[in-house]
Amino acid sequence: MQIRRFIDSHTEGEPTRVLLGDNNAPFSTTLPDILARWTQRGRLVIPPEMLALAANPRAADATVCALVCAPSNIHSACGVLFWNATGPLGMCGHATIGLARTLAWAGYDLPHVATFETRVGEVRVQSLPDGSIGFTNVASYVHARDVEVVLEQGGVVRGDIAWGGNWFFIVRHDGRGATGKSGRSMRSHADELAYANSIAQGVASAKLRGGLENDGVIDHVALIFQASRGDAHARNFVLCPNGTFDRSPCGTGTSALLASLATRCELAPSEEWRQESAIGSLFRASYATVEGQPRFIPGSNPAALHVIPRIEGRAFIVADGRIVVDQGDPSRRGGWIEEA
Ligand code: PYC
Repeated sequence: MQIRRFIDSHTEGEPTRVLLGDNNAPFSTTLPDILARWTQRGRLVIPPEMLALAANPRAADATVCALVCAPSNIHSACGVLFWNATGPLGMCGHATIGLARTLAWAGYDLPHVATFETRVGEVRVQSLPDGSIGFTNVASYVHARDVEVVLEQGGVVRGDIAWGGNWFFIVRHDGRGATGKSGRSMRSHADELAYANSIAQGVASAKLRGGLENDGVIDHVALIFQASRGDAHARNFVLCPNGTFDRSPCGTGTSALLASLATRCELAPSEEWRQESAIGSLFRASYATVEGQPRFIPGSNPAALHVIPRIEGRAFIVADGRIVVDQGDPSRRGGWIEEA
């Protein structure tokens, strides 16, 4: 596959790089065909020259690439595969918003509600009158609640394992509702990065897994703090699998949190939740219960309640360019590893 075009944007601070074919067309291959081509022994492996497009020296290290594929059915606008510098993501909320903004910038005439196919399900995207973009995510749910993780440096944290299009270990420090703890505000990015990494290590050492989706790999940690903005309910710090933190409030992380809030009766269907990010940007969010399911009944199995999150945020185009592959460049296949 020859990638030539890219358009970079950020969604509430978090970068997305959309990859397109010639003349801004989607690649002629459908998402199921790309997944089949890139799956080795049951595992999706993003080719190194593709990973390199989301990494230094070509991109900021928090970048998520979104490869736009031909739709595989008549009702969807396109397929999209997301990855960061270390590998594939399931869904990516900020990059979905970035993709919708990018396709409009590139001249696509998307329907009022456009369907994007992702490897974990379909999402529906809508441009809103105030210029922001909203999407309804894949069904999200809590796999396990109040799971204890022992930290290597000592101490134990308790969190929920929840699916929002990726698997999250959610640790609450916001002091709201059912947490039963006094809250705190976010410390420095470096402090929270070290803390989130220690939790990720604890999750890995305990061999914790989520449910069936994405083989149950819990590759994100979401720390939830008291908000610093008066118009937000909570602030988060989300550790991504590439070791960076999400500058946006994280669409899939907010989705996983909505599922958790729903099972704790802290947020009713359709009620608005405003999620502040590590850098102070904001997503507006709410959920509906999956058709036929009532709101959560205390005492019932949390994993039985599936919610459909809706997330809204803004994206801005920052670059529009062409990828150059110099055959003499040792980094063209991401071959340079930077020592920490
Ligand atoms: O917005 O879902 C998200 C996301 C996942 C990883 C980075 N951003």
